Amino acid sequence: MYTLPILPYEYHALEPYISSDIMILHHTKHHQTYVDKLNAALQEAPKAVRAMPLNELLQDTVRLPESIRQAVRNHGGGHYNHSLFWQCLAPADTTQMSSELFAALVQKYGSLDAFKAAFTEQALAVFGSGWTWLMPNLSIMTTPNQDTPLMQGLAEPILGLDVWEHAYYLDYKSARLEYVAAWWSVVNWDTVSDRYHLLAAEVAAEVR
Ligand code: MN3
Repeated sequence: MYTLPILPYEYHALEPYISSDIMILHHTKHHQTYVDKLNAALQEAPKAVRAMPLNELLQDTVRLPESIRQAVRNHGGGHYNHSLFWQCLAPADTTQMSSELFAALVQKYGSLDAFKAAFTEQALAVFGSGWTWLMPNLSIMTTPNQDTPLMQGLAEPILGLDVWEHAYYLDYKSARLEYVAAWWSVVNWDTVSDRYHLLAAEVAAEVR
């Protein structure tokens, strides 16, 4: 049984960038629904499938019984993506990017601002609902719906941005650019840096 993760901060902690109204709705309604529907789908699954950790479950969904495959993609992906999303947020000005991650981003994109501009551009280019990701190799990618890079056989992302309208409509109406610009203020750079150090090392070890 999957359960809704407890947030490591209060619902109002990200204001004024993300309101407590959005956080409460997004966490207790949207994310809870993904958890509930994932659990419901897995009730019909063979025991071996139910025993899989979430990241394995999502890695190769074509192995899953067809009757639950789409539900696992939608709701398992939704649970995974949102769990990561919450971890990648923190109250403004409370976290710091590691010097190694900063140097690597500057090397790849020319400057931190250029990286943020490239990420923002991809976030704006997502048609309809989806996600924008920073990968351990510092490439930027997007996925539609609740798809996650794991489903394409790729690594776990180090940073994810939810660009579904439910993530920002209450605060920003349809102005996704304003939402993304505000979101940069509440990115948890401690977590993103930790994930970069852990996952970039894992990816390098696999390539070797
Ligand atoms: Mn969402």
